[in-house]
Amino acid sequence: MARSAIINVMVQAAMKAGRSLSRDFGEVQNLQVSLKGPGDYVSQADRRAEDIVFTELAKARPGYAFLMEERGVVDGDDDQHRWIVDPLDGTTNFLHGIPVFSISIALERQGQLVAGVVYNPIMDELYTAERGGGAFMNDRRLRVAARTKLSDAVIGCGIPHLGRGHHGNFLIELRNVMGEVAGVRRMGSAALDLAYVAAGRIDGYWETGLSAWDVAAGLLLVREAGGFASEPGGGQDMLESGDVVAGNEVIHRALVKTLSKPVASR
Ligand code: 2AM
Ligand code: CA
Ligand code: CA
Ligand code: CA
Repeated sequence: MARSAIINVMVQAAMKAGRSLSRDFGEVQNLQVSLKGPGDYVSQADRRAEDIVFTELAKARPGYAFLMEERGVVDGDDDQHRWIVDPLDGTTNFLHGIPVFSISIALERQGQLVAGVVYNPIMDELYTAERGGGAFMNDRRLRVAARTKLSDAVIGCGIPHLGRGHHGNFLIELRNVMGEVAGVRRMGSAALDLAYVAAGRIDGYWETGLSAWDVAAGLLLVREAGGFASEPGGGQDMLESGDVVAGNEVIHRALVKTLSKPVASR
């Protein structure tokens, strides 16, 4: 399957940043780490990877705007296109030596997600999607899982962390979901969670309080793999709210319903 020019640009940037992350992961104890807020760490690895992605994308498509986790907003002359980038999704895992993290790069055209790449450099798993063109892992076509019963489903989630304790509904949501599903997982990289939904490894996923760069590429992967994603209330403003529920059509609908039950079912 031949990749389009734009996906090639994104893949090159992601793989180059991935090599930098892999090197830094091998010497994680030597990295300078600073705190952005309570429980919110950033390291030299995040910044180096972001510099690489920024340089590669700006070189290939001069003028496109950026939204990046560490740099924030970078305006461009081109008001049609915007890159949305998380250079290291799963910093907490990375700094603890847990090899579950990713680079996430998405492209918006006129406010619409048109391309997404998520790369786990440790597993060498490269997820790509283009609007209308399907989703792939290492060039193998992806399809969300076919399971339709919550009782058969493994569901991923995010757990609110230090500095985000106000997501007080999480424990209620978790109790509701736990009571109905085969298993719950917490991986620690939202971009990979969504990629795993696209790949059918997990049947569904929910997390709240995320940022646009955590979810932009992953949402396109899910959609292009035949899945559904929305906010818990059903809205489609996931990039703005950072609240996401995803799965195949049936699991997505069941998960939305289960999450909103006021009291655990048992
Ligand atoms: P990050 O590693 O890029 O910061 C994990 O559930 C998701 O929450 C990841 O996408 C992670 O992205 C994000 N996140 C943001 N702030 C976090 C924090 N302080 N601790 C853990 N995860 C955080
Ligand atoms: Ca971060
Ligand atoms: Ca992130
Ligand atoms: Ca990050």
